[in-house]
Formats: sequence, C-alpha cells, structure tokens
Amino acid sequence: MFKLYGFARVNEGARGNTRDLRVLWALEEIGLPYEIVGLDHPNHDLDSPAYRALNPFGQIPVIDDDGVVVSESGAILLYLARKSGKLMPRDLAGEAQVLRWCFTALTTIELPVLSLWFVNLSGGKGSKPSEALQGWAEMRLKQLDGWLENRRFIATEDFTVADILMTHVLDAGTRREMLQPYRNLQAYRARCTERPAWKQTVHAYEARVESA
Ligand SMILES: N[C@@H](CCC(=O)N[C@@H](CS)C(=O)NCC(=O)O)C(=O)O
Repeated sequence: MFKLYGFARVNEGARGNTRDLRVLWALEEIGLPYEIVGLDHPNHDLDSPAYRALNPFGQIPVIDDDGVVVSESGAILLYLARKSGKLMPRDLAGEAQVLRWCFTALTTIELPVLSLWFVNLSGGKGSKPSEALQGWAEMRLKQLDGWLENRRFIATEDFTVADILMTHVLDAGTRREMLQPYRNLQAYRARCTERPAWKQTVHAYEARVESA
C-alpha cells in the first residue's frame, strides 16, 4: 500500500499550511488509494532514527511506495504524475513545461516569499523585513502575475502538479496582503483552490490533524 508520512499533530501556526497537503491534494486528484502514517511534531516523532533513515532532514512529507522512498514535495508530486499518468502531459515538450514550473514554484517563487515569512516569524510581531527582501518577493510576484495574464494554469492548458506546487507556495508561504495588488495571481489562486479535490483534502486534514 502507498504510504504517506504526514502530520498527525503539529503546532497551531503551521496547521493547515504544511507541505504534506501538496501530496494529499495530488493523491486526491489522482484517486490513488493510500495510507497515512501520522507523526506528532511536538513529540519529536520526526527526530526518531527510523524517520531520519527515510529523510535525513527529519521533515514532512515522505512517501514509501512499496519500498520506493521519496522525500521532497516536488519530487513526490513528479513521481506521482509519472506513476499515474495524470496531472502531467505524457509528451516530452509538455512534461518540460511542467518541470520548468515545478522548479519555478520551489526556487524562484518559494525562496523569496518563504524568506519573508521566516523573517516575520523569527523577528516576532512588529519586526520589519529588509526592504531588499520585500522588494525581491514583490518583484517575483509581479512577474508571475504578468505570466498569468490570459492563462488558466501555470504550465499547460490543463491543471498539473506544477499548479499544486505553485498554489500551495502562494497560499501557505505568502502573507495574504502581499497578493492584494495582483489580480491574475488572486484569480489563479481562487481557480485552483476551488477544485473539489483541494476542498476535500482540506476537509479531511482538518478532521484528522490535531493542533498542538
Ligand atoms: N523542501 C521540503 C521542505 C519540507 C518542510 O519544510 N517540511 C516541514 C513541514 S511543512 C517540516 O517537516 N518541518 C519540520 C522540521 O523541519 O522540523 C519539501 O518541499 O518537502
């Protein structure tokens, strides 16, 4: 049985934003049966030697598909797309666009927006991120907004794993007010999060994952 290591209990601030949601969303879209191995973050389940053997960084998510162990949400989503033949075109040119936009989500966009989020978190309330960092994140969001003018999805005509990554990066990593000036980004985010598979994913996560 396909196993996903995800959170069973996590601190309140992170609950609802964790990266196991990316995998859960893809599984729901694909319709692949799976089993969740729920880990308790405050209880240090991610630090156990058994878990570190699966992921040396002690992070969520990890999958174990009959002995094929994969960590990193992007790698897991691409594995699922290849395995199922869904959420990614089968031709080389289409696949290249999906790869391109998966990497864009996880490097070009996630790096500045997550750094900004982290500075806020570690600086505490009232702390101000540097203007350079703020400017970096805003520049990338504006450029992404331009790309999305007249596009429904990020990589191809159809919804792909790149959309799962990009939506989650924008949704979980970006402070809401940052998306305010970007009409195309907001419409894109709404289009993706209105999908029944995402709604079902959030519903099941909220029912299952405890807040610490
Ligand atoms: N690049 C990794 C990042 C994974 C990650 O940061 N996971 C967080 C949860 S969203 C985690 O497990 N944090 C716990 C920790 O680092 O102790 C991915 O995309 O899978």
